[in-house]
Amino acid sequence: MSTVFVSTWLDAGKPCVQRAWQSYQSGSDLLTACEEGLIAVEQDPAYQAIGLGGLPNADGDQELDAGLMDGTTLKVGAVCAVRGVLPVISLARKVMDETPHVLIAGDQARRFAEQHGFEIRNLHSENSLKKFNDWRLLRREAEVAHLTHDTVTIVGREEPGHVVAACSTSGLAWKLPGRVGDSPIVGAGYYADDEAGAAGATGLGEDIWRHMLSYRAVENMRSGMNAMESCQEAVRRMIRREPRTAEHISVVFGVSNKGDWGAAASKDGFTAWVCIDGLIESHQIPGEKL
Ligand code: SD4
Repeated sequence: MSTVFVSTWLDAGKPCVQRAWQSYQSGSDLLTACEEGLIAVEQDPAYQAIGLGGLPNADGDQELDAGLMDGTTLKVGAVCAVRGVLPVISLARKVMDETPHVLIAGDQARRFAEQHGFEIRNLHSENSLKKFNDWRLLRREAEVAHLTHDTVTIVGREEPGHVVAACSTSGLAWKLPGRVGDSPIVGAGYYADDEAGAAGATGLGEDIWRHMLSYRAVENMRSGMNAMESCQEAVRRMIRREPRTAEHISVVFGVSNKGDWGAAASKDGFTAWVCIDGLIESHQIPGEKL
Protein backbone atom coordinates (compact mmCIF):
# COMPACT_ATOMS: atom_id res chain seq x y z
CA MET A 1 0.00 0.00 0.00
CA SER A 2 1.39 3.38 0.94
CA THR A 3 2.90 5.93 3.26
CA VAL A 4 0.16 7.60 5.27
CA PHE A 5 0.04 10.51 7.71
CA VAL A 6 -3.15 11.66 9.46
CA SER A 7 -3.37 14.74 11.67
CA THR A 8 -5.90 16.83 13.56
CA TRP A 9 -8.04 19.92 13.07
CA LEU A 10 -8.84 22.14 10.15
CA ASP A 11 -6.21 24.82 10.74
CA ALA A 12 -3.20 22.98 12.17
CA GLY A 13 -3.52 19.54 10.57
CA LYS A 14 -2.49 20.63 7.09
CA PRO A 15 0.89 22.20 7.92
CA CYS A 16 1.54 19.26 10.20
CA VAL A 17 1.08 16.55 7.53
CA GLN A 18 2.75 18.73 4.88
CA ARG A 19 5.88 19.09 6.96
CA ALA A 20 5.82 15.41 7.97
CA TRP A 21 5.64 14.32 4.34
CA GLN A 22 8.41 16.76 3.30
CA SER A 23 10.62 15.53 6.09
CA TYR A 24 9.92 11.89 5.19
CA GLN A 25 10.69 12.61 1.53
CA SER A 26 13.99 14.12 2.46
CA GLY A 27 15.02 10.98 4.30
CA SER A 28 13.72 11.24 7.88
CA ASP A 29 12.48 8.08 9.52
CA LEU A 30 8.72 7.89 10.13
CA LEU A 31 8.81 8.96 13.78
CA THR A 32 11.12 11.90 13.07
CA ALA A 33 8.85 12.96 10.21
CA CYS A 34 5.90 13.11 12.64
CA GLU A 35 8.02 14.97 15.19
CA GLU A 36 9.00 17.49 12.50
CA GLY A 37 5.35 17.95 11.53
CA LEU A 38 4.50 18.84 15.12
CA ILE A 39 7.55 21.10 15.49
CA ALA A 40 6.39 23.15 12.47
CA VAL A 41 3.06 23.86 14.19
CA GLU A 42 4.59 24.38 17.64
CA GLN A 43 6.96 27.03 16.30
CA ASP A 44 4.34 29.01 14.41
CA PRO A 45 2.49 31.44 16.71
CA ALA A 46 -0.31 31.63 14.13
CA TYR A 47 -1.56 28.34 15.57
CA GLN A 48 -2.89 28.81 19.05
CA ALA A 49 -3.12 25.03 19.24
CA ILE A 50 0.28 24.18 20.64
CA GLY A 51 3.76 25.47 21.47
CA LEU A 52 4.45 29.14 20.82
CA GLY A 53 1.24 31.12 21.27
CA GLY A 54 -0.66 28.18 22.78
CA LEU A 55 -3.52 29.16 25.07
CA PRO A 56 -2.46 29.09 28.74
CA ASN A 57 -3.88 27.72 31.99
CA ALA A 58 -5.88 29.78 34.50
CA ASP A 59 -2.65 31.36 35.82
CA GLY A 60 -1.67 32.49 32.32
CA ASP A 61 1.09 29.87 31.95
CA GLN A 62 1.37 27.44 29.07
CA GLU A 63 1.70 24.01 30.62
CA LEU A 64 2.58 21.70 27.79
CA ASP A 65 2.01 17.98 27.33
CA ALA A 66 3.52 15.80 24.61
CA GLY A 67 4.17 12.16 23.86
CA LEU A 68 5.13 9.77 21.10
CA MET A 69 5.32 6.03 20.48
CA ASP A 70 7.18 3.78 18.07
CA GLY A 71 5.15 0.79 16.91
CA THR A 72 8.16 -1.42 16.27
CA THR A 73 9.97 -1.09 19.60
CA LEU A 74 6.90 -0.03 21.63
CA LYS A 75 9.14 2.66 23.10
CA VAL A 76 7.36 5.74 24.43
CA GLY A 77 8.57 9.18 25.49
CA ALA A 78 6.38 11.79 27.12
CA VAL A 79 6.42 14.95 29.20
CA CYS A 80 3.58 16.68 31.01
CA ALA A 81 2.83 20.02 32.66
CA VAL A 82 6.12 21.46 31.45
CA ARG A 83 6.51 25.22 31.04
CA GLY A 84 8.58 27.22 28.59
CA VAL A 85 10.05 24.48 26.40
CA LEU A 86 9.94 24.61 22.61
CA PRO A 87 9.62 22.26 20.83
CA VAL A 88 8.12 20.15 23.56
CA ILE A 89 7.59 17.13 21.27
CA SER A 90 11.40 16.98 20.93
CA LEU A 91 11.68 16.91 24.71
CA ALA A 92 9.35 13.89 24.69
CA ARG A 93 11.64 12.38 22.04
CA LYS A 94 14.63 12.89 24.36
CA VAL A 95 12.79 11.00 27.10
CA MET A 96 12.26 8.16 24.61
CA ASP A 97 15.79 8.14 23.22
CA GLU A 98 17.89 8.97 26.26
CA THR A 99 16.16 7.61 29.33
CA PRO A 100 14.63 4.25 30.29
CA HIS A 101 11.46 6.11 31.33
CA VAL A 102 8.07 6.83 29.78
CA LEU A 103 6.99 10.15 31.34
CA ILE A 104 8.72 13.08 33.06
CA ALA A 105 6.62 15.80 34.69
CA GLY A 106 6.59 19.50 35.47
CA ASP A 107 9.58 21.53 36.64
CA GLN A 108 11.76 18.43 36.57
CA ALA A 109 10.92 17.99 32.89
CA ARG A 110 12.03 21.58 32.36
CA ARG A 111 15.28 20.86 34.18
CA PHE A 112 15.75 17.80 31.96
CA ALA A 113 15.19 20.12 28.96
CA GLU A 114 17.83 22.57 30.17
CA GLN A 115 20.27 19.73 30.69
CA HIS A 116 19.72 18.72 27.05
CA GLY A 117 20.30 22.18 25.65
CA PHE A 118 16.72 23.33 25.12
CA GLU A 119 16.19 27.05 25.38
CA ILE A 120 13.68 28.00 28.07
CA ARG A 121 11.47 30.76 26.80
CA ASN A 122 8.26 32.70 27.13
CA LEU A 123 5.66 31.01 24.93
CA HIS A 124 3.12 33.82 24.82
CA SER A 125 2.22 35.52 21.57
CA GLU A 126 0.27 38.75 21.32
CA ASN A 127 -2.81 36.68 20.50
CA SER A 128 -2.47 34.26 23.44
CA LEU A 129 -1.94 37.13 25.89
CA LYS A 130 -4.93 39.00 24.54
CA LYS A 131 -7.17 35.93 24.70
CA PHE A 132 -6.01 35.19 28.23
CA ASN A 133 -6.72 38.75 29.35
CA ASP A 134 -10.15 38.67 27.69
CA TRP A 135 -10.93 35.41 29.43
CA ARG A 136 -9.70 36.71 32.78
CA LEU A 137 -11.88 39.77 32.51
CA LEU A 138 -14.92 37.76 31.57
CA ARG A 139 -14.13 34.98 34.05
CA ARG A 140 -15.52 32.40 31.73
CA GLU A 141 -15.34 28.83 32.91
CA ALA A 142 -13.94 25.69 31.31
CA GLU A 143 -17.01 25.29 29.09
CA VAL A 144 -15.44 27.62 26.54
CA ALA A 145 -12.12 25.87 26.70
CA HIS A 146 -13.34 22.76 24.94
CA LEU A 147 -13.98 24.76 21.82
CA THR A 148 -10.42 25.89 21.37
CA HIS A 149 -8.89 22.70 19.95
CA ASP A 150 -5.54 22.86 21.63
CA THR A 151 -3.99 19.65 20.41
CA VAL A 152 -2.22 18.42 17.34
CA THR A 153 -1.85 14.66 17.06
CA ILE A 154 -0.36 12.79 14.12
CA VAL A 155 -0.09 9.13 13.18
CA GLY A 156 2.14 7.71 10.47
CA ARG A 157 2.42 4.44 8.59
CA GLU A 158 4.97 3.14 6.06
CA GLU A 159 5.72 -0.07 4.23
CA PRO A 160 5.69 -2.86 5.11
CA GLY A 161 3.51 -2.03 8.11
CA HIS A 162 5.43 0.20 10.52
CA VAL A 163 3.34 2.70 12.49
CA VAL A 164 3.98 5.59 14.90
CA ALA A 165 1.94 8.15 16.81
CA ALA A 166 2.81 11.55 18.32
CA CYS A 167 0.96 14.32 20.08
CA SER A 168 1.66 17.87 21.34
CA THR A 169 -0.63 20.22 23.22
CA SER A 170 -0.99 23.14 25.58
CA GLY A 171 -4.03 21.25 26.90
CA LEU A 172 -7.43 22.74 27.51
CA ALA A 173 -7.31 26.51 27.58
CA TRP A 174 -7.74 28.08 31.04
CA LYS A 175 -7.29 24.70 32.72
CA LEU A 176 -6.65 24.32 36.43
CA PRO A 177 -2.87 24.69 36.90
CA GLY A 178 -1.31 21.23 37.11
CA ARG A 179 -4.15 19.53 35.28
CA VAL A 180 -2.93 16.95 32.77
CA GLY A 181 -5.17 15.51 30.05
CA ASP A 182 -4.95 12.52 27.77
CA SER A 183 -2.30 13.88 25.40
CA PRO A 184 0.92 12.74 27.13
CA ILE A 185 -0.64 9.50 28.36
CA VAL A 186 0.15 6.44 26.30
CA GLY A 187 -3.03 4.55 25.39
CA ALA A 188 -5.18 7.62 26.00
CA GLY A 189 -3.79 10.31 23.66
CA TYR A 190 -1.81 8.01 21.34
CA TYR A 191 -0.79 4.39 20.82
CA ALA A 192 1.14 2.49 18.17
CA ASP A 193 1.91 -1.17 17.62
CA ASP A 194 3.15 -2.54 14.30
CA GLU A 195 1.15 -5.70 14.94
CA ALA A 196 -2.11 -3.70 14.57
CA GLY A 197 -1.87 0.03 13.81
CA ALA A 198 -1.59 3.47 15.37
CA ALA A 199 -4.19 5.81 16.84
CA GLY A 200 -4.30 9.28 18.34
CA ALA A 201 -6.88 11.45 20.04
CA THR A 202 -7.97 15.03 20.57
CA GLY A 203 -10.84 16.66 22.41
CA LEU A 204 -11.90 16.49 26.03
CA GLY A 205 -8.97 14.77 27.71
CA GLU A 206 -10.84 13.52 30.75
CA ASP A 207 -13.28 11.55 28.57
CA ILE A 208 -10.60 10.33 26.18
CA TRP A 209 -8.41 9.14 29.04
CA ARG A 210 -11.12 7.38 31.03
CA HIS A 211 -12.23 5.55 27.92
CA MET A 212 -8.66 4.93 26.66
CA LEU A 213 -9.71 5.77 23.13
CA SER A 214 -6.34 5.37 21.39
CA TYR A 215 -5.59 2.01 22.96
CA ARG A 216 -9.11 0.80 22.29
CA ALA A 217 -8.93 1.80 18.62
CA VAL A 218 -5.62 -0.04 18.18
CA GLU A 219 -6.97 -3.11 19.96
CA ASN A 220 -9.96 -3.06 17.62
CA MET A 221 -7.55 -3.09 14.67
CA ARG A 222 -5.76 -6.03 16.28
CA SER A 223 -9.04 -7.92 16.42
CA GLY A 224 -9.48 -7.51 12.64
CA MET A 225 -11.53 -4.35 12.19
CA ASN A 226 -10.34 -1.77 9.67
CA ALA A 227 -9.20 1.62 10.99
CA MET A 228 -12.55 3.35 10.38
CA GLU A 229 -14.57 0.65 12.16
CA SER A 230 -12.02 0.60 14.97
CA CYS A 231 -12.35 4.32 15.67
CA GLN A 232 -16.12 4.28 15.33
CA GLU A 233 -16.48 1.37 17.73
CA ALA A 234 -14.27 3.10 20.31
CA VAL A 235 -16.29 6.33 20.21
CA ARG A 236 -19.68 4.62 20.08
CA ARG A 237 -18.80 2.46 23.04
CA MET A 238 -17.83 5.57 25.01
CA ILE A 239 -21.10 7.30 24.14
CA ARG A 240 -23.17 4.19 24.85
CA ARG A 241 -21.53 3.73 28.22
CA GLU A 242 -21.68 7.41 29.10
CA PRO A 243 -24.09 9.41 26.91
CA ARG A 244 -22.95 12.76 28.29
CA THR A 245 -19.60 12.27 26.51
CA ALA A 246 -21.42 13.30 23.31
CA GLU A 247 -21.93 16.80 24.73
CA HIS A 248 -18.28 17.70 24.07
CA ILE A 249 -16.16 16.77 21.13
CA SER A 250 -13.72 13.91 21.57
CA VAL A 251 -12.02 12.30 18.61
CA VAL A 252 -9.99 9.21 17.89
CA PHE A 253 -8.35 8.58 14.54
CA GLY A 254 -5.82 6.11 13.27
CA VAL A 255 -4.13 4.11 10.56
CA SER A 256 -3.87 0.35 10.42
CA ASN A 257 -0.60 -1.42 9.70
CA LYS A 258 -2.10 -2.20 6.27
CA GLY A 259 -2.47 1.51 5.49
CA ASP A 260 -6.23 2.23 5.71
CA TRP A 261 -7.14 5.18 7.92
CA GLY A 262 -10.19 6.13 9.96
CA ALA A 263 -11.56 8.71 12.37
CA ALA A 264 -14.59 9.08 14.63
CA ALA A 265 -15.89 11.93 16.78
CA SER A 266 -18.41 12.19 19.61
CA LYS A 267 -20.06 15.17 17.86
CA ASP A 268 -19.79 17.16 14.63
CA GLY A 269 -16.94 19.59 14.07
CA PHE A 270 -13.76 17.61 13.50
CA THR A 271 -11.62 17.80 10.39
CA ALA A 272 -8.82 15.31 9.73
CA TRP A 273 -5.98 15.96 7.29
CA VAL A 274 -4.79 12.87 5.48
CA CYS A 275 -1.63 12.53 3.39
CA ILE A 276 -1.36 9.39 1.25
CA ASP A 277 1.91 9.20 -0.68
CA GLY A 278 2.06 12.99 -0.75
CA LEU A 279 -1.56 13.58 -1.76
CA ILE A 280 -3.06 15.76 0.98
CA GLU A 281 -6.80 16.04 1.58
CA SER A 282 -9.09 17.16 4.38
CA HIS A 283 -12.03 15.08 5.59
CA GLN A 284 -14.88 16.28 7.75
CA ILE A 285 -15.85 13.67 10.29
CA PRO A 286 -19.52 13.63 11.38
CA GLY A 287 -20.38 12.93 15.00
CA GLU A 288 -21.23 9.30 15.75
CA LYS A 289 -24.88 8.40 16.11
CA LEU A 290 -25.75 5.37 18.20
C1 SD4 B 1 -6.59 17.89 26.65
N1 SD4 B 1 -7.03 16.54 24.70
O1 SD4 B 1 -5.68 18.43 27.26
C2 SD4 B 1 -6.49 17.80 25.13
C3 SD4 B 1 -7.17 19.01 24.55
C4 SD4 B 1 -7.51 18.92 23.09
O2 SD4 B 1 -8.35 19.87 21.20
O3 SD4 B 1 -7.34 17.93 22.43
N2 SD4 B 1 -8.06 19.95 22.50
O4 SD4 B 1 -7.60 17.45 27.18
